[in-house]
Amino acid sequence: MAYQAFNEKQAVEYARSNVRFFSADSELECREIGDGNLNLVFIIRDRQSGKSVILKQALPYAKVVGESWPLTLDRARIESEALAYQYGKVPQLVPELYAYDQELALTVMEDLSDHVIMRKGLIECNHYPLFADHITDFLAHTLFFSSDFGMDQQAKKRMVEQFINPELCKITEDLIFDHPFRDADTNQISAELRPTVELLWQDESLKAEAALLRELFLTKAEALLHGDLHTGSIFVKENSTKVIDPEFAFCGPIGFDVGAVVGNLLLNYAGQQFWSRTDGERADYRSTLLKTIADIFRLFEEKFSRLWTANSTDEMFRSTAYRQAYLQRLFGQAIGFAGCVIIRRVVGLAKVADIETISDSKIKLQAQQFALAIGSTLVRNHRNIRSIEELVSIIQTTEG
Ligand code: SR1
Ligand code: MG
Repeated sequence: MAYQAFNEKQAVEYARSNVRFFSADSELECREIGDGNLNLVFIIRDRQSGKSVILKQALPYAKVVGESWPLTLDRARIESEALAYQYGKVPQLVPELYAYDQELALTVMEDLSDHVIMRKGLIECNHYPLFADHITDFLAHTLFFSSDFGMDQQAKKRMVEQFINPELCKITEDLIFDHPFRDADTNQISAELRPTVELLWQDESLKAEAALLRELFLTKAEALLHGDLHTGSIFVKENSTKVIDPEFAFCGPIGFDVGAVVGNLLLNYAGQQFWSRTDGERADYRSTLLKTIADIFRLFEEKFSRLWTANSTDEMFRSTAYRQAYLQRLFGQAIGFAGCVIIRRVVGLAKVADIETISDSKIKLQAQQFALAIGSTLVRNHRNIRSIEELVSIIQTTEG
């Protein structure tokens, strides 16, 4: 079938004949529930059996802006192939892929409606004590086994080719590593916030550190990244975590995925200026977020090292001193990327609900300024922060 953007009726008809557990006479109901920036997302349910699936279709443009921003449909292929790779490594942490249709740029996958989007859960101040363990399983396994430490290095080069994703990388290069650091048209800055942002634009040392991170993103084809690992790309429930939406996948610097998770937890940390109901709740929730961040760095390093020691076949990479130096560098890079991710969500296009939906304009401004203070501190200092304790203390003493 030639490409057409589906409406709910067309999505149902497609599901009826292409999803194995629906039959021709299934009574199907459908809703379009996509709240992201790029795609259509349909949930389709059989009224009798209660079975449901998600049908995700790429639009030929960026939904958040409109048809004036054309965007490749090949991202649906990238997403389905990245999902398949990740499912192969950590099936418990990724939705099951049922089908991919190249012509229609759509993927059919497991419905995760029994989970909630993590960003929403964090805004409601919910606790996810298993999250750090789960997400570091995802990060360590998917990243290690697609790196030159963990896979055949000739096959790795073919993987780089398979996941060449220039248009989506360009979005990140622009919206994270360029536009927020200058007065670009895509930025969205209120008049009240503008003076704070203008100070960042004048900060040459900040921009030099951001340029180093941009260079890493552009040039370091280190492992197959998820590429957009924010808390809107993660579903959670008490005992389960699922990572979705890897359409930005490409072979890039490992620290970018780790930093994206950490940066998004810190955006929520800044937003707690509003979401916590009392000072006590705010202090408790912020300390839970910091503990989660510390656990993520600690567990990621432990798990990545363990995989490395057990699986690396490259003689030169067996050196403990080299591995430690590598992981120390990676730690700093992840911190820097976290900082960039924070700055982009306050200054640039595509905001996050943790801050954007704060209804009190004075508190929203405080939260934005606090987020920018944390983000810029992390970018400025990312190459010098030596330990998790130092990182936590820097965040705790940053004032907005
Ligand atoms: C134009 S796309 C804007 C953002 O949405 C995606 O989730 C990525 O984060 C991208 O930068
Ligand atoms: Mg997405």
